[in-house]
Amino acid sequence: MKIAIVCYPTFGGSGVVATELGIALAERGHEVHFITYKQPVRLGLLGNNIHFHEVHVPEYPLFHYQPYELALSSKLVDTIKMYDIELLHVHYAIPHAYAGYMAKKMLQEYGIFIPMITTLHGTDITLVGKHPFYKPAVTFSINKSDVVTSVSEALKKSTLEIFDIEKEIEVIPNFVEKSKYSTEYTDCQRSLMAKDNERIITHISNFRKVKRIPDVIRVFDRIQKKLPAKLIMVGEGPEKERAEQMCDDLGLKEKVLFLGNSTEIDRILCFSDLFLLPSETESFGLAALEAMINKVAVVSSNTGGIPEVNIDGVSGFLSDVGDVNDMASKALQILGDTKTLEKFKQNAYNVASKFDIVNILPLYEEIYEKAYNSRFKNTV
Ligand code: GMT
Repeated sequence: MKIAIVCYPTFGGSGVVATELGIALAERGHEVHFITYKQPVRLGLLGNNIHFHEVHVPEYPLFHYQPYELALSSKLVDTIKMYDIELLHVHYAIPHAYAGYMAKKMLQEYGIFIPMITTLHGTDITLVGKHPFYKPAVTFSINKSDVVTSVSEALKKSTLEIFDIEKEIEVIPNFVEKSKYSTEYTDCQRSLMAKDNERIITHISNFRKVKRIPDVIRVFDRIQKKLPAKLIMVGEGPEKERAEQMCDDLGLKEKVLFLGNSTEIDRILCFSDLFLLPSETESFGLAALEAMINKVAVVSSNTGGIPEVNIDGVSGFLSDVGDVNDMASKALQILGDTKTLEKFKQNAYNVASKFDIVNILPLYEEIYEKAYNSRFKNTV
């Protein structure tokens, strides 16, 4: 099948999922076209089956805001016509589902009927999408999608609560590629990061408020008072400066490393013992799943879809949002002795294995097939 994928090309989870899905679809023989404003960070080599089309937004002095949706929908129309693309899959409702629907309508003028799948990822619903300035457009474009998927049961529930949705929402969880982890990074080069007796704790995110970065540092502060430990902070974002300042204030400078954005996430997770994810809200928590497939135990908040990924008492522990004392004491329970740590690490891997792409990809292929076969039905 010839598939167009629209996503954010940055380090965020929705872009990662869209990119990894596109790569896997291309490996299965589909022809995949990424359409976005920059080549997605995890997209390596392009090839016969995998293409990238850049959306340009020309500047014009009259525009206070550049009309990205307009440029995107025009690019979609041109690319879909040029490559005879059969299906459009947009990741993150804002503004992709809206632009996708416009493209779909324009294409009908040329007698082209293309089904659109919209995958809801989280903040497009729980934070940004529900803002009254966006809500009518988000509701409209979800309802006008041919198929809507959400990455967790919790996100499906929130979507139905927040918006007036007439469409069925299918839950297709995020995934990891298990086969990658048995072959790569057998030598973790742990000694580069910490002494033998130190536990390594990691946090990876885009350092937005929703990630509760100060909680990560507060939890780590409590842990390092009880046992030797290092904290590795990976990512960039608005809360990073404050986090660095907080580490200075708490006298943690020598024990916390800020690595910035990285394309070597698996290399970092390979030598990590524990992953912290204290988010305010999290529709799924892909970062936790990626940690788990790298045999890293997780201590997280119990919000949104996280409990569907991090199984309490098995792959790690869950705490209420903001309860840093509970998180620290649960982290210490895991890190306290090597036997317990190894048990949690192995459990984390076992739980994450259930999200192997080989189980998830066919679910997408199934809905693609269904949407394609009913493409003439939704012409309004
Ligand atoms: O919150 C982020 O880190 C980025 C955001 C995104 O859209 O890129 O992540 C959302 O989608 C991810 C992939 O489906 C989920 O794993 C994240 O939980 C979700 N973030 C939130 O709900 C806050």
